[in-house]
Amino acid sequence: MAVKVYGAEMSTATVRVLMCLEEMGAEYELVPIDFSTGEHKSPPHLARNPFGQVPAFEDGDLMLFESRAISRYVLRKYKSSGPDLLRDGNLEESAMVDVWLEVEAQQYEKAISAIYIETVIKPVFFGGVPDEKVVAESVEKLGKVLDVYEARLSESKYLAGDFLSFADLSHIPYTHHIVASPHASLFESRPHVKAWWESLASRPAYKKFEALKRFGVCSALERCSWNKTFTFFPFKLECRKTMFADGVHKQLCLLLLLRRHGLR
Ligand code: GS8
Repeated sequence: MAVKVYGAEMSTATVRVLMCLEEMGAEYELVPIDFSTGEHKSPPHLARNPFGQVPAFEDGDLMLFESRAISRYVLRKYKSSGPDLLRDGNLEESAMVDVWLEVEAQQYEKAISAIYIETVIKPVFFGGVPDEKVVAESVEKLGKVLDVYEARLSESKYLAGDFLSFADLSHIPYTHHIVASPHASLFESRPHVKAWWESLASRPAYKKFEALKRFGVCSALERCSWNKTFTFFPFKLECRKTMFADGVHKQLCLLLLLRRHGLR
């Protein structure tokens, strides 16, 4: 029986899990959670994820939440059918994977998600003006993080060593969006970071995902122009029809994302 991922393709945390399933060639079912009806806060979903968030994961009787924990489970479960991305059999290498996964979660995501929300989500979807102070602070913060990455990646091909690991893959969901944005220079100006991203973006799992336009927000953004702004309220339905023809729930998911970041 195929495992189930409850989530949404516009959710970076859901995409993290889906990328791992794709890497391992696993059979899975993505069960869409409808934010527009509050399904993520409904008793059945709270039973899957007590924080009322996506993703949640089901494998028979086993229910999991938290995208990085789910991903590790997936990588262990399908170990024999894909690359060894956790290095469980090697104490030192697996420790390095843990180190860089923590860096991704604690340093990288904090800086990059704020840039994404301010410069992409807010103006494109809400007709808002980015808070330049937050952008400048976050760009500086991400730049400093990427300086550490540049130094690290001048010593080894990937973050945890000369082997691809989950620590690298875990960067894909947010980086995918920012390398296609006006802040791409943060990556392009650092040759080792640039080469590292190019290597990740050339993975068949990523290419398949990208070709199928499965990065939800990105596929919505492709239908917008960078300079065009949209008023989200009170035209919810129009936005849904024009921008989210392939998934109404994505709009509400964005709203919640903004709330989480204190923007609305
Ligand atoms: C974060 C999940 C999360 O923020 C993880 O799984 O890695 N640490 C968790 N999910 C968002 C969607 S964006 O990926 C979500 O479900 N937000 C709705 C809410 O917070 O109510």
